[in-house]
Amino acid sequence: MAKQFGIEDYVKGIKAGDKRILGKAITLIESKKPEHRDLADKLLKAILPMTGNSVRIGITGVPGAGKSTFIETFGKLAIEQGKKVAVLAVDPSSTLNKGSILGDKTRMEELAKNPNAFIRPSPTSGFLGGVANTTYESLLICEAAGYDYILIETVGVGQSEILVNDITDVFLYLKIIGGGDELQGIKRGIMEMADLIFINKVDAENLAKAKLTKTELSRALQFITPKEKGWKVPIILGSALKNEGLAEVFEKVEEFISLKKKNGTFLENRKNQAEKRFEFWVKEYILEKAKIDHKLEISYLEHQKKASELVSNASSEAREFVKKLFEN
Ligand SMILES: Nc1nc2c(ncn2[C@@H]2O[C@H](COP(=O)(O)OP(=O)(O)OP(=O)(O)O)[C@@H](O)[C@H]2O)c(=O)[nH]1
Ligand SMILES: [Mg+2]
Repeated sequence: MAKQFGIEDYVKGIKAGDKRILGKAITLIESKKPEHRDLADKLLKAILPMTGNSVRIGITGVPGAGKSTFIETFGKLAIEQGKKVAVLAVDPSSTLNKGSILGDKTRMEELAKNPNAFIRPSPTSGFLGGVANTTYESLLICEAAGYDYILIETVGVGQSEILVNDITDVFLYLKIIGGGDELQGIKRGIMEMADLIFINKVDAENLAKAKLTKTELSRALQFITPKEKGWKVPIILGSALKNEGLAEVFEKVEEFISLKKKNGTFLENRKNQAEKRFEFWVKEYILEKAKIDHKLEISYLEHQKKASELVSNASSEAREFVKKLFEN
């Protein structure tokens, strides 16, 4: 029998920048099987000293805003500056339409071929509109492998951008003129999270309109409490396809990170995020424990049913269930 692939093999491969092993490690992290979780946690423990040294960037915008195109161009730009880039593409439509994963890959074709880039296709878990609940842990693995920039793409509809905001240092909002953001009612929520706004697909013909959009956005920003003290959210006009305005985005990202490090909010923010992850995993493991025990699982489903059929309060049912869990 072949020797089992162990923690040392993963760590060695990750350290050596072996993309195949990096991919394998992320697959392990994404697995929900208890024995895999056990191994995944050992791996995360082993790589902890190698983490923390990247810039984590979340990119959001309506479908078709140009996020993947932006990542392709921005990624190449960062590589030209001597950086290594990892992309965690998160695709909410992937469970419904398998083709879109492939679509993302072809859109980042050049970047995918670059030795200094690593692109992880979207996970298919379907968790909360598609963001894998383990993106944070995948990101740590990429960091341990020496990637300087970690770009996470998400569509700005629903919950996914909140999750991405919870695991990144910089939040970039990609906007298109008349992109329907207002219709989808997502603008305000996203504006509150945005550290940088990029108006994409600007050309000579729509330049005037783009400038008007910029004015409207900056007016809207005046009514929003700044996320970072001393930071005025830049609104940059450009084109991801033609590589216009992206050098400026790159500079602004660096500037923002420097400011956060100076303010002390860079580390503070990451500590808060890790605290949230702790909470997430506590809930996850409690539920897992409940599901391993058959009697508890039945009880869980009974309480859940009472809540979902509106015959009882969700809060009372949850409390009763947790009481049983601890008596067990
Ligand atoms: N004219 C123009 N087209 C662009 C620009 N950037 C992206 N596009 C085009 O817009 C379309 C959508 O781009 P994507 O990068 O796939 O957009 P996305 O936001 O990743 O889309 P989803 O992943 O489906 O949400 C593609 O046909 C791109 O070529 C730009 O700057 N100018
Ligand atoms: Mg895309």
